[in-house]
Amino acid sequence: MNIITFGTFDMFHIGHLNILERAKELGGKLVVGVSSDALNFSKKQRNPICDEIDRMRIVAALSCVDQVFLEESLELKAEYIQKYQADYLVMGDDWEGRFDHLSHLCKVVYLPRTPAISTTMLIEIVKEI
Ligand code: C2G
Repeated sequence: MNIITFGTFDMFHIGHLNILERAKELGGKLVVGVSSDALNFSKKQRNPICDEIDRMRIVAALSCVDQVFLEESLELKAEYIQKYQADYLVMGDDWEGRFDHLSHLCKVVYLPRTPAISTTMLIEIVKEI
């Protein structure tokens, strides 16, 4: 069975690890689409702190992750699901409902986000130090 998930994973933190480990626990090969720097910029109007090469290396080094690729566009999820023959698409529940239109291709699962941690929060804390 193949599981696919997506994310920026900038300033990698415990919320990122939790969702990847829980995705892997569904059982099977875990493939992770890491958002490109350009995709991140188009979504957030700022560059990520860590560039796409480093973010991909960090995610690929995790024992729960079997394969990584660069996610170039939010609109290509259907293509990626088919390319990697995903049986499950896993996302955090901040994306609840956003990918339901893909449920004819694979099972779409939203897992609860880890509370009280985010890249944005880390940036704000570091700014104040
Ligand atoms: N996440 C989480 N708990 C947190 C923070 C993040 O479970 N406290 C999850 C998010 O729900 C997401 C994954 O970790 O499923 C990656 O989060 P981000 O790096 O913030 O990714 P995002 O910018 O949401 O990009 O195509 C979708 C996008 O690439 C997702």
